[in-house]
Amino acid sequence: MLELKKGLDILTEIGGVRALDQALALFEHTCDKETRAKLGQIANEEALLKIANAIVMTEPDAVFVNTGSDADVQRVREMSPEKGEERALPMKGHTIHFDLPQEQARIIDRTFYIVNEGEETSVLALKIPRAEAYEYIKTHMKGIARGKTLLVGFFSRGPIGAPAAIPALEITTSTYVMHSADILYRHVYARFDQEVERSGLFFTNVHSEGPNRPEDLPLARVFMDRSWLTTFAMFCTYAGNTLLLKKGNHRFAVDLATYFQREEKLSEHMFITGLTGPGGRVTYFAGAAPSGCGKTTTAMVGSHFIGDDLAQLWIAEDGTLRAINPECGIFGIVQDVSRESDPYLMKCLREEGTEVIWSNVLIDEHGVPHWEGNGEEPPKRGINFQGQWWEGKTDANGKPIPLSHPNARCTLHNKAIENYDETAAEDPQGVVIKVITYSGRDSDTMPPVWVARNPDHGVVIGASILSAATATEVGARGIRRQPWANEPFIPGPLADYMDAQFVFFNSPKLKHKPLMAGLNYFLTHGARGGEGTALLGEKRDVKVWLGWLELRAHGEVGAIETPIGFIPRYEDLQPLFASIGKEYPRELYNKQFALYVDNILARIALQEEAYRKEKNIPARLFAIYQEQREGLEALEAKYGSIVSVEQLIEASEKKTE
Ligand code: SPV
Ligand code: MN
Repeated sequence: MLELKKGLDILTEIGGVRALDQALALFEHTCDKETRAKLGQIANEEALLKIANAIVMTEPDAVFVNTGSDADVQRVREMSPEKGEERALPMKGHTIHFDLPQEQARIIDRTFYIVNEGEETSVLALKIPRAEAYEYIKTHMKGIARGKTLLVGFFSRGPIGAPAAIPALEITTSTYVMHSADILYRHVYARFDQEVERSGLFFTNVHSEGPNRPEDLPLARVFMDRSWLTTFAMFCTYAGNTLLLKKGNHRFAVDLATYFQREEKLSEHMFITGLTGPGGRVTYFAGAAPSGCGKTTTAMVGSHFIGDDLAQLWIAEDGTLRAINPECGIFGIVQDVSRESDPYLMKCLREEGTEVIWSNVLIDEHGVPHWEGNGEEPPKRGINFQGQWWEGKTDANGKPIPLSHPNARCTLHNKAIENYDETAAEDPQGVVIKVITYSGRDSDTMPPVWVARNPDHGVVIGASILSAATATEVGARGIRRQPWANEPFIPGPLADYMDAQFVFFNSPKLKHKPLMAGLNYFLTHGARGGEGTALLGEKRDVKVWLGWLELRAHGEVGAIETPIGFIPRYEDLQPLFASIGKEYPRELYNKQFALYVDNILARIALQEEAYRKEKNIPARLFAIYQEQREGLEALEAKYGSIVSVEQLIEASEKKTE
């Protein structure tokens, strides 16, 4: 069980500032008058002490407080090109930032949870004892900001005042990190004290890129102190490692939900988006997908986009499931973003009027960004994450260097995106979630969409996500289990998190249960009796799967019951395909929705085996797997290992007779 404020508070221990008068005296000689005046507006003593200790530890030449005022935000924008962390591009408001070639993604091999003795963490995460972390931080962060300005921002992870919003401090020497925070998060400087009072806590993030040289990268670390809700990051710049308001604080939010807000809240790696259904009604979805598996694209399919990465969920007084986006912008992968697949995003990226920080794309000789899979004519040369680039350039091993890194990204405010539902996104009451989706990258097993028959089965869909490794983690390879697509961000044992999921979705307080569904866009022809690895579906089909779920959530379409859950009937899908201008041959439907029982059974066996190795996994998970296995085996005994939709219908009719 996690305990807060346990063990030595590393930041305070290194800084040594323990009283307010000490902090104020320190501000007196380390901050100019304007900065002191800004800090003077903050009454929360704990926050002032954190800032003071960060100053003592990092020893900056100057301190800049970013209040979120137009002038402060503008100053941060200007500092970045001055310092060289970003370069202005010809398109107004666009800049490019490059991370070091070896740091193009989250450095999972150097990311650690700081733990107290006897504390358990996820078996898949790295941990470091508190005393060792203390030594490391003291050795490497002491004086790390010399010659630099330390930037301090006060942010809210969510619309201010929302029950699930949490305030956070971002303290960094990186102008790129602060500029990104300005775009991705809401400032809460003016209401920081009240918000800490309301939420009962705040997160603290301290980062410095140091000299930002490749030779320092082995020393780079991301440390997350679960007990003191404080992150430390050093010698790195990639936002997933440094802008710890994002995944660092998401991890803390997962802990809080799991250990202190059971049956009240969840903190998920999910998009939030609304889809317009019949009569103009808007139905909101929250959907989990592992990094690099099309989460942003799915979110953008909605008519009322809210967020593409994170969701804070809670059960409201009226028994509905609510969600807010802790962020207000996207840090999205650009690979394969094209006019055809992502028209709204493309407009922001290719037409003037949006502030965009590009990272790790190719910049051509005209200062125009390019990336793989954008559907445009690629340039022959330019500058990318590896330096000068030309068509056919290879690395030291003779491997072609891609035009842009697969994890190259764009950072922009959601306001710029045409389908952004700003009113709903900023509502502290959140949006009512009627559908939860779970998706991975699965080429041969699960159908494009299926709906859990009850909350337990829904939780098991989340527990069973699987995906191929993506470019979002340095060095990741192979097929990975991706429970809830949140696994990399679950600090404690998976069993605790799973238990919290069962409790939450079965809670009698959750009077309006959401539909819980699996999605899979990655079935290939080869896996369904054809040839090759080409996909059976297209990106634009996502609208159909979501559209069907929308109707199902309102009880307006029937479905075929199978051991894994409910699947759509052909006659309900066909008009949805027609509405996106596509024919939907019955033959394709038959391929997509026939159950390949052996594959599913093998999948269940794989998941079970892995979960049996972990301690304290709720028995309910195994009971659901068992129930599904029995159903599948009965089908197989009767129809063989490939069960057609017709046979599924026959079997389900038999059952109800
Ligand atoms: C992800 O990889 O899931 C992201 C980007 O959303 S990062 O900030 O690196 O986590
Ligand atoms: Mn993510």
